[in-house]
Amino acid sequence: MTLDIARIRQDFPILNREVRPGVKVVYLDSTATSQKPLAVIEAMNDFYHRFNANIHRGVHTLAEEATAMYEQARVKIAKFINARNPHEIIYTRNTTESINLVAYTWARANLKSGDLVILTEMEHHSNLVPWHMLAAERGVQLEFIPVTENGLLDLETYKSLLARTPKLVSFTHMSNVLGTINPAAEIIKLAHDAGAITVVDGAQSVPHLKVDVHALDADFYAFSAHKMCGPTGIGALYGKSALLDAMPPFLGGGDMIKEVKLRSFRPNTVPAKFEAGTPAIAESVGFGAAVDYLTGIGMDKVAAHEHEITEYALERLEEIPGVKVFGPSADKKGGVASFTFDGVHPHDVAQILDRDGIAVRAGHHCAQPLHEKFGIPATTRASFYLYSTKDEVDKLVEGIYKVKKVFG
Ligand code: 7TS
Repeated sequence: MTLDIARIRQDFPILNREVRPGVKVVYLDSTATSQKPLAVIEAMNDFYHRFNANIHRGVHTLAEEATAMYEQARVKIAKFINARNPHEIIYTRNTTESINLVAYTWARANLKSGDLVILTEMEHHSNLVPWHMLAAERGVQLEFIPVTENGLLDLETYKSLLARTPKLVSFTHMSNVLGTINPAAEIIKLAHDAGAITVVDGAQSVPHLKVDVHALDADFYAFSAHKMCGPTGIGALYGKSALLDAMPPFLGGGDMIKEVKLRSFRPNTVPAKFEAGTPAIAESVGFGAAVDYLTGIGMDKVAAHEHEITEYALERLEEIPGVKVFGPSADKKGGVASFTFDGVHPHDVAQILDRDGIAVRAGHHCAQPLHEKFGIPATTRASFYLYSTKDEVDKLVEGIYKVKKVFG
């Protein structure tokens, strides 16, 4: 069942990079963006070499082939998350745009002053700020499912918030700071029982877990290609057909219309209705290749490997005096280890680790309210993916001991 990591690492040319002479990169920042396998790089290269044309508007061969590739990738992405129909997949730029699309269309068409939206305290800013903006504009109320000391959602408080009949519950499937994997099916079921629509931020879950939007019964599900071996500049919003059909369009322009008059327009059908203008065509091909790559390996194996690395990393990090790792135990989280180190600022930790080529992120990781909740301004974060190794975890641990030496 285990992955052949040496073989997988050969698929990712950047992992052989020396950041300085003799210093090989130790990439522990996949939560920010994953590295890309050759299969993805070559698929996009091949698109530009042989197929490049704009889509949906030409009758010439190149345009027809490019359109077919763009739509084939949509079919692959739909299958990857078990959407029933490819038309339930809207291409966006990223998770951020996917959530904003829901906030600007479904929410502005359906929410009015005083309506309740439930979020959680562990959200990335991209699942907070769009709702802050809506609250300021519309007067919708925001409430938050609290995060417990050990980094889990307090579902008892959630249940009491549901008694106030929210219209929308929007939450992250997996935290980019704590790594917590939230019980999405249960949260969605409870929301539906209370009559609410659900939005799931899947930026961290789709790359790392087997996600089945149909089994989850999610209404909307947002994710980014760049965190799952694909290119930057493209992401997806899954939405149930009935909801997407009823929603007003998002951006106006070419492709999203059926007919335009001087003073009016008729919108196109889904998904074109939400894809105004020339989209990220080569990126869609790369997105499809990334899905093929992950499918070929098997998401169960990806998740099992990350679990093994995370368990090992938590064990090793927690044995370092002065290190405090945030979030639940390995059985409840994905491949993320955010920590503080007594007396040393996370930026200093990251900078000293970088001397040995170790790439980690330091800061609030776009989850400022969560850090505030734990009473800290920032953490250092190491994160893992299918190509991460125990040897890299050992290098991280050695690096932290060097930080200790530097700072006495
Ligand atoms: N939601 C979660 C849970 C995320 O981790 C991120 C990105 C986003 C949304 C936004 O994704 P984007 O593709 O639209 O930018 N998280 C991170 C991170 O943890 N470090 O850099 C980006």
